[in-house]
Amino acid sequence: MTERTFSIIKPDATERNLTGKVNAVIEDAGLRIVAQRRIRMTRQQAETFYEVHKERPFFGELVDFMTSGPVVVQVLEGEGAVAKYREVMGATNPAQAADGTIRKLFAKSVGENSVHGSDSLENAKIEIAQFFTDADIVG
Ligand code: RTP
Ligand code: MG
Repeated sequence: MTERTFSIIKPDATERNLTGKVNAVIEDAGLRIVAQRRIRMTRQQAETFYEVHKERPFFGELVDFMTSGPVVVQVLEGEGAVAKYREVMGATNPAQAADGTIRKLFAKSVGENSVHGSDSLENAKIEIAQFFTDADIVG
């Protein structure tokens, strides 16, 4: 089934000018970038986005990191896009990520791990709606 998932290229990757290299891995995997915008996340946006993690010990650090520099928010489209992008990203901890994955190639640490991808179709819809309207997405 053709799906859409939500992606963020995180500040550690934009800082090292890796946007194009990350996008090349995404496109080589057969995913289509159907919306994309470079933004500076506000604390409010980051706190809302990571609400599910608010009781976790790393929440403060995570919000600090996600607001520390520009990010690129994206909508990716393709066959089974949610699961496919999770596979392309690799494990949360780059030390455990498979060869060829974005996190293996580029991530600095478990916190500064270069990309976000939705973990379910339901969350993808919620996350896309936090940053894009239907008119922004051109499939
Ligand atoms: P994401 O939501 O960013 O796509 O990453 P994920 O599903 O692979 O990982 P998740 O468990 O949802 O954690 C969200 C983000 O929080 C940061 N984190 N830091 N210091 C830590 O132990 C720790 N654990 C997670 C990472 O940036 C992770 O991507
Ligand atoms: Mg997650």
